[in-house]
Amino acid sequence: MKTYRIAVIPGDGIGNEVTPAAIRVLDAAASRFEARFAWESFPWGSAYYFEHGRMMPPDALDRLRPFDAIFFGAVGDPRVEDNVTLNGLLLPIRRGFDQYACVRPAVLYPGVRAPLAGRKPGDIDFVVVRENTEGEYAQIGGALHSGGLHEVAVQSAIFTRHGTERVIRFAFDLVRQRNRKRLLTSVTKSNAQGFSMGFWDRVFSEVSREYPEIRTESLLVDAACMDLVRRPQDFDVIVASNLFGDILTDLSAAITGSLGLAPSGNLNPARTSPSMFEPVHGSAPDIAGRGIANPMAAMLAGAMMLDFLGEGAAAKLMESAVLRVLADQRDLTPDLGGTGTTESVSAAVLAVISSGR
Ligand code: GGG
Repeated sequence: MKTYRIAVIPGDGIGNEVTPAAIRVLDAAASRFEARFAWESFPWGSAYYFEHGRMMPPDALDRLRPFDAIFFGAVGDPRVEDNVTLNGLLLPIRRGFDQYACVRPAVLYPGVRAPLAGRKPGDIDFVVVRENTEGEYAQIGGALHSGGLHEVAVQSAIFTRHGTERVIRFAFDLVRQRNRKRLLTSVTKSNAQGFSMGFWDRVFSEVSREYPEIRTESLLVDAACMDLVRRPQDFDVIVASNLFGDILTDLSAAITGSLGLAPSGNLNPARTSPSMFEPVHGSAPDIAGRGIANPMAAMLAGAMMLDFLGEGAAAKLMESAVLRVLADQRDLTPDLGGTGTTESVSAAVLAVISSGR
C-alpha cells in the first residue's frame, strides 16, 4: 500500500467546507487502488491572522516542505485587506516552492448548461497555463507620501528570461501531451506594455521554433477575452502571465458553467518541492457557513493531485465520479441551478465511487 503525505490548508470561508468533502472522496478513490493518504491539517489563514498577526507561521514553508503535496482550500476574509491575506498565505507558497506552472483546465461537461448560446458539452475543452511566480504578482513596489495630497504608488511587474521561457516551454509540452488541436495561444498586452510583454512575445516566438509541429497564435488580452466568448471551441492550451492567467481563468470558469467546477494545480514540474492543488474559487464569504458551496472544483483539483502523484487510475475514477453526478443532474449545488448541498453532492460522488459504476 502506497502512502502519500499531504499537507492540508483549508484556509478561509468555504475552503473549510469543500476541502473536507474532497478529502473524503480522495480517500475513497485512493483506497480502490492500494493507495492511501496521511493527511496533516494546518489551521493557517485569516483566523490564524487574528490570533497571531500573520497568516501563517514564519517556518511555514519548512514545515510544508517534507510533504508529497499540498491540498489548499481558499483564502480571503472581508475583515482583512485581500492583499494581506493573499500575500500572507497563498503567494509565498507558490513562489517559495517554485510552483511556476499554474494549470487550470476549462471544460464544458455534460449536464452543465453553458451560459453561451449554442455551446454544448464537448465544445469547450482547453487549459490555461498561468505563470505563477513572477510577473505582475512580484511583490516589488512601494508608496510615498501615503495618505497625503501627493501620494505616489509604484508596483513593478518582473519578467525574467528564466521564468518566461520555462512556463512557455511547459505549455508547449502540455500541447504535445494533450495531442488535440496542437495549438498554443500566448496572451499578452504588448501593444501597451512593450518592454515586458514585447519581451514575452519574443521569447514565445523563440521557444516555438523548438516545437515546429505545434501551431501558435499571439493574442492581446482584450481580444482573448472576446474570443473566449465568441469562439471558445478553438482553444487548446493558453499561456499567460500571472495576472492575465488569473483573470482569464475566471472568465473560462464562467463560460464552462461555474467557478464551482474549476480546479487548479500549482505545479513544481521539477518536483524539487511540493506542488499545491486547489479550487480556482476563493473563500466566497457570501455563502460561507450555509453548506451550499460546490465541492466539485476541490474534488477535481484532488483528481489533478492524484494524477500528479502518479495515481492516474484513481484520478480518472475520481473525475468520472464527479462527472457522473454532474450528468445525472440530481445533486447539484445552487451555482449549477440545483438545490443540493456540499454534503449531498459529496454523498452522491462517494456513492458512485463505492458502487464501482
Ligand atoms: N483557492 C484559490 C483562492 O483562494 N484564491 C483567492 C485569491 O484571491 N486568489 C488570487 C490568485 O490566485 O491570484
